[in-house]
Amino acid sequence: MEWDRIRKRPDAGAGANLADYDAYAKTFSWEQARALLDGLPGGGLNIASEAVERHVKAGRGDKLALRWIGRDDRIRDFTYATLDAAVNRFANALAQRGIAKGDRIFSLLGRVPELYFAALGTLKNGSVFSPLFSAFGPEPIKARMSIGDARALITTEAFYRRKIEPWRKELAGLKYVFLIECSASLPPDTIDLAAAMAQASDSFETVRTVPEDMALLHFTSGTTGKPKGAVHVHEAVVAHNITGKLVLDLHADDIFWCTADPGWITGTSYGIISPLANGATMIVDQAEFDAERWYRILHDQKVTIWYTAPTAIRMLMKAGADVAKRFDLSNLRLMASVGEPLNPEAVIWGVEAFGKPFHDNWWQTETGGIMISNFLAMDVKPGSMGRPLPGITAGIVEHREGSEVREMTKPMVMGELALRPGWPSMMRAYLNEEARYKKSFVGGWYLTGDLAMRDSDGYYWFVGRADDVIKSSGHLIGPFEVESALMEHKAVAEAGVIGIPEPTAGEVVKAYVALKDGFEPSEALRKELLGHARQRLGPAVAPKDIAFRQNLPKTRSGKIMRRLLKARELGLPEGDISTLESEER
Ligand code: 6R9
Repeated sequence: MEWDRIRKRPDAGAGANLADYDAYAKTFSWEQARALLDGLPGGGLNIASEAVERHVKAGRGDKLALRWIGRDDRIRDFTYATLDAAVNRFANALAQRGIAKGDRIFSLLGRVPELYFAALGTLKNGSVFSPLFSAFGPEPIKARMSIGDARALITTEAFYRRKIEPWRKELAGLKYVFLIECSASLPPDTIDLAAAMAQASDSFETVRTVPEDMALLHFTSGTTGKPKGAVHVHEAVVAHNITGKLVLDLHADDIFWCTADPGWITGTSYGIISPLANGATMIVDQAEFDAERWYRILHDQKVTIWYTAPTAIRMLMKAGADVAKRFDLSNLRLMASVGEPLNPEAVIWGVEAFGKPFHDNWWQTETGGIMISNFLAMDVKPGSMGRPLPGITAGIVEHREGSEVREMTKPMVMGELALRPGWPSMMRAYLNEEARYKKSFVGGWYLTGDLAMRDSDGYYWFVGRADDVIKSSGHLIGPFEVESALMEHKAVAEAGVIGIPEPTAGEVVKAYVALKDGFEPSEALRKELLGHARQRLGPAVAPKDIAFRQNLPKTRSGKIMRRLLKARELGLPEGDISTLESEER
């Protein structure tokens, strides 16, 4: 097999939604993509209505929409009609309490059916849905719910008692807390969601939203400052729908499994909206990764399209191709990956284990949907993210603070990956952070913060992040958020947090800590700090390792030079250190 190119599969074009990339890209328009949806009377548009209700209205109510597999293998099936009924009950439970259009509803849930009712019911009610990752600790939760001005929260009693109740009073706007998995003695000021849904009607008239109404709030991390709330509007469903067709090749008879958690944007755009908008059947597994279990699900559920992430693929590789070969996975016709660089070896391993490559694709919380992809009907270049979605103009640009942006057209020149703004799922704002939002747009480009190259065939190659943001197991982690939590400990004077390369997770979080006078480095203190961070931030965000340093390298303006910490940790060249404050080493 050629290593630099896996030729388009002979069967790939037949019946594919995108059979000929170049021809399709020439004629594509977003208007055509919009016309694939039903809309609401008078130019309205609502994500939940497109995802569920429209299939019921069109007589497809009996089609299986969601198959939920519990941790204990229990299965719960929802047809489009029964899902719609549950979504309606949820929407009514909100509306009855005066929760209205524009109100922000947060979820802190594992992958349970209620998460899907909440997401879609919130949208149907015209409210804004903001999912939080259930492995977050109290601090990331509190930060996001205050920025987002949460009015209601859906969570479990256990999460509530541990992660919310201690600080709830500080969030005056948080009026309603709906609980699942709750005991007979509910905590004060909470509502039993099951009871609320049981007494609510299962019919609900979709609140009329227009394409530019705010629908989703997804938090993402920057290098400095608080997490940023990327605002997405109902029009995003145009992109969710069309990328599902063009990239994931979704057809109504597909059984689709997106392994991402809806607490991250992939799990919402592609773990809820896109497959449902396309009328497919989606699989949700409540359990965490387990190689045998995953193969069993692919086999038993006859999954046809599988969307997963490099960390998971690398874990499967560890288990070996032989495990995959024990299962008949002949229904699987497309495997896609997103979230972090997918090693060329992993793409090729796909061919060895499954008889087909993984199709890498690229996007971000800010872009709302897939922007660059190795399309099914296209040669796959292992290690490349692929080519831009029809309708998207990408470029490699050079951008220096305070100067013009220059597009670099020569092949294989490194620069910042940039996109021409204006697609439906583009973020419309960072909530209440106009300046930060504006900074992302320069010279008619949206700057992604990623460094990349483009080859002479128009394929994009990821090089790295232009900033200090960390990607661990596919999840973005802002170093500042971790540093802030460490600084809350009485022994910590300063903290610098970086990502250290690690074969499975891609990167793991490591912190460097300078202690206050009167504190001495010790193994006991290191453990205490690790525990402190884990308790506040949760296991997904907390550092895996902490090292003590007497001084952290800083710029003359006092910023910790994380890049330099990293170069030193990895024994790499220190680069430009002209702004470095002199330091005692
Ligand atoms: C969807 C999602 C976005 C950042 C992005 C980039 C990295 C995503 C990638 C990739 C290399 C790929 N990233 N896909 N890097 N190859 N195929 O992951 O959104 O959590 O906002 O992360 O992830 O650095 O800028 P988000």
